[in-house]
Amino acid sequence: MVHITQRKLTKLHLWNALFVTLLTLSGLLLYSSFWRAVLGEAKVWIKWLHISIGLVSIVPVLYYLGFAARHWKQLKGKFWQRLNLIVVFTLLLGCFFSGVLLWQFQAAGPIVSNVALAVHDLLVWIGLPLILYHSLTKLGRLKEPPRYQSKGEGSFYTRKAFIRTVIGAGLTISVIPSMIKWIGDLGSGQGVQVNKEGANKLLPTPQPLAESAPPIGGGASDSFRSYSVTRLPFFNNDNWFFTIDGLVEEPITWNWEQFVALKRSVQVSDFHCVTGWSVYNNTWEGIPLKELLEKTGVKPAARVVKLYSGDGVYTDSLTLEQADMDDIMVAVMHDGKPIPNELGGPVRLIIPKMYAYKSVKWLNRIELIEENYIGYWGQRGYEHDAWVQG
Ligand SMILES: Nc1nc2c(c(=O)[nH]1)N[C@H]1C(S)=C(S)[C@@H](COP(=O)(O)O)O[C@H]1N2
Ligand SMILES: [Mo]
Repeated sequence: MVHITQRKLTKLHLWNALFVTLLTLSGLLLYSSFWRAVLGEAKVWIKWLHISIGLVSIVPVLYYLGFAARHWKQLKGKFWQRLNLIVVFTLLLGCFFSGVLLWQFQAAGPIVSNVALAVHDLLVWIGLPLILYHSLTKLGRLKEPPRYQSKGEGSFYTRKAFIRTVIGAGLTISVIPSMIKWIGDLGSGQGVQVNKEGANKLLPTPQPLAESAPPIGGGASDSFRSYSVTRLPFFNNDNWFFTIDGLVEEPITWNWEQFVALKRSVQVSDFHCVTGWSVYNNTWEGIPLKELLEKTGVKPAARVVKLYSGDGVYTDSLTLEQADMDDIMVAVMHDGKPIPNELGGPVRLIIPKMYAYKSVKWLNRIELIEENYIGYWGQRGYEHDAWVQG
């Protein structure tokens, strides 16, 4: 049997360590709402970087698999090293395959994506403390005088090392995730705090229909992860208006009092983000887009419904044909309550059959136009027609 050299293993280890470090860093940048806000546009590039490195990171793993069986035999009797191998491989392959599924979200569909995201998250939360502990102890060991590493010092050092291991692992496991959560909250806090006391300052507060309160579907399955490519916009009765203009028979602008007086209806639907999370069973109350367009009338030349967010940046569009779907709603309430500012209130769009990036938050203008228009995420590489399959 050819012995696998330490050099070969070290080299492999270094490559793997490099990829894992880059993936961890880029992944944390993508995950934390603080960095999402700071990075803005760069987030798209970091996402592609993360995916590319993730794909390349399988190379050292495959290379290792070529002599894995021999290495395994070589580790005969070394229980901890074998366990370590199993753990590392579960983490690497688990992250890789769940990552591929998240990347291919459209082919995978929402349910598979939900599972892939849960697995990806879980493995990261298990893996991160392990990586950190591993690199810290490795670095620490380098500085230790050689006598500490010599065998046969008696049980004193072994016990001490064991205790140190337990304390070190405990600390890393408890501190790191909370630290990251904290960093994340720091960022989102800036905008969300403005609105902590209530959903919106707009008066009168809309009163839910009987089907909305309590929600017909029993309420949403989960909570939303609040996303915004801008700082949160904030509205009151003086600066909130809703306009439908462009190729319409008669443009209309409503103020809040007029808008809450419009007849609303209720629907239950699911909400899917391309990053793998979903919220099922939402009870939305609002005005079907179709009915809103009937109020202004649409000129024959109009082909496309362009949607504007009150954040001044985010836009999207639907063809008039798509806009005719009954379940597209200009929503005012969620599960019987006004939509909070963080989730796009006072008024947001809901397009249940498409991915949520089409569901413009803080919707305050609809323009009917002739030419096709590609929206915010469409311009950044996502499908313009964002159908959720199934
Ligand atoms: N104005 C605006 N609308 C938006 C977004 C945004 O960043 N700005 N993000 C979209 C994306 S990608 C998703 S997943 C949902 C998130 O909705 P939520 O923040 O209420 O969970 O809003 C969509 N609409
Ligand atoms: Mo999304």
